[in-house]
Amino acid sequence: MSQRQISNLSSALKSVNINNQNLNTQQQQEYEQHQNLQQIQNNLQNENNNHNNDNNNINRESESRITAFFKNPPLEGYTLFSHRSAPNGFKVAIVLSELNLDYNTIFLDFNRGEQRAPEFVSINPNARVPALIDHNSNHLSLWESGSIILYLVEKYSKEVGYCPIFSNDPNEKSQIISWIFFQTSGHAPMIGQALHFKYFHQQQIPSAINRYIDEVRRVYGVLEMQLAEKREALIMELDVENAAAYSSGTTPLSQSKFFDYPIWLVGEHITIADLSFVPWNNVVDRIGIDIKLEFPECYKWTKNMMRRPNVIKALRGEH
Ligand SMILES: N[C@@H](CCC(=O)N[C@@H](CS)C(=O)NCC(=O)O)C(=O)O
Repeated sequence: MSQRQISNLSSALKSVNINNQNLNTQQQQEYEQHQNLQQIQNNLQNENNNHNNDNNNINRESESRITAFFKNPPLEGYTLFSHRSAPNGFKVAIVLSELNLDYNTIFLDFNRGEQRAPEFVSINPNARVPALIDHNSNHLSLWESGSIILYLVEKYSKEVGYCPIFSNDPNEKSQIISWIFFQTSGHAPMIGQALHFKYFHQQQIPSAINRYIDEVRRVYGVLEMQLAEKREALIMELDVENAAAYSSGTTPLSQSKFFDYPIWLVGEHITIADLSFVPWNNVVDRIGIDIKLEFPECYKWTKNMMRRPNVIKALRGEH
């Protein structure tokens, strides 16, 4: 499979690329800064292109591409409709990739208004990405990233009996779903609005920019608290001989050999609750939030996810 950068998100990957693990800390930091800057530039360029275009015109060429697909859809597997700069689309790609499901991606061209092509709107009335078609289930169409992700893990669980990134335990399941709702209703839209008011709104309105950036910080505060509690519980459980010193405060938790050990929002293994945050965590630096500095548990958590080969593949747009 080609290593060509397909998604704009993939440049952020290189900061935690499995191939870069031999870099020393300073090299790593310089590399990350360079990559982050490049990512910001790529994304801004893309957004500018989108906004400068007349989106009301769906030209003949793009219309025929979408029409042709719907006239002759694949007979099996999944088709994901996404966009190269759309974190919500990459959320679904990550889940498809983690489950090793057979899928293809159509990256819509927003400049040509492909998201408003009638065939696309017939599968997603909201005319946004992502949307998914399950060709194995009579071309069932799904929309809204959270709902698509839940469909995929529920279906996998039913077919296989167990899904490695979900849970069969009703309590855990309800917690996972709560985090998914929190991600789709709180995390993603607040970052989206902060980006809009900071870069694309026709007027600079500092109170609006600050309002959304503050809200994003609040959301990361919620995540940080959850992860910090999970970290403490894990250290107390695994680092038994030092637990008393940590409890009394004579030794900081950061001294524990389990301080960088992977932890997850729900239960003891990674789930869709965690994975759904990854693509948005990669763009948050554009609104001036440095996760590494401000939310260290969120940073370690993101890094642990970004090292996963299937996450890397999905963010690169590889199948
Ligand atoms: N709540 C929706 C949000 C979808 C959404 O806003 N998608 C953006 C890309 S991340 C989009 O399609 N924008 C195109 C447009 O605004 O026309 C979901 O989670 O699926």
